[in-house]
Amino acid sequence: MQLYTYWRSSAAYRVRIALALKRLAYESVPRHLLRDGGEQRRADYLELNPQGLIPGLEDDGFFVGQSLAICEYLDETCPMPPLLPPAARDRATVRSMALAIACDIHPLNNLRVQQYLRDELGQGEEAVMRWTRHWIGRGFTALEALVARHSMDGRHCFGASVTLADVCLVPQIYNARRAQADLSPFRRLMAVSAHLESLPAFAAARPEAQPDAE
Ligand SMILES: N[C@@H](CCC(=O)N[C@@H](CS)C(=O)NCC(=O)O)C(=O)O
Repeated sequence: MQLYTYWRSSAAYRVRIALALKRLAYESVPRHLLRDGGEQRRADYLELNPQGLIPGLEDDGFFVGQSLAICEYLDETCPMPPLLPPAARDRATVRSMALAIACDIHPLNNLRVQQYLRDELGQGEEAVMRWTRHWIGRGFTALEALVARHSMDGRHCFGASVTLADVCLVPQIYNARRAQADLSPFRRLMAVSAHLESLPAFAAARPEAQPDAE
């Protein structure tokens, strides 16, 4: 398998965690998001992924984009350890937490959105950072309440084992730290993240451990 990745991409970070949890070997194919206008927008990559976004996974001639679709593909083709719990209602809850990050926080802070704010709407660095921190704060406030409701041990977003929600949380915390967001109101999220970051699979997937890290 080949993973199109960028060390700082938090969406790719999710997939790297899932691959590491499942102990799946893969080749990293880095696409630098800033070099030459963004290697994710090069014609050869657009042919694979017309969205021009990282990550993308290639598995024996099959290509799929979108980190959560990739994680669920890996979960279905390599079920152990599972990223989703067995009961339908629990699966729905875990997905709702993962999507709260992947659909409602991350896209608002994505590179192309920040570039549009700067380049097209003329916003300065401080305004872009305010925007980023605002949406992280709104999203994490809701997530903190969801974790209070659904974590059984204070070390996982849901129940007492790693799920897709955890796979999304740690990379979003990484983004929040990069944006210097105030994380002090999110005691539960920080406790969950501290535990997860101590696990070998999460450590192997972290940006600084990637071959293309700068
Ligand atoms: N919903 C997508 C988001 C992918 C995404 O936005 N990736 C970012 C990196 S984290 C990217 O490729 N940005 C490039 C750009 O904005 O041009 C997913 O979960 O895979």
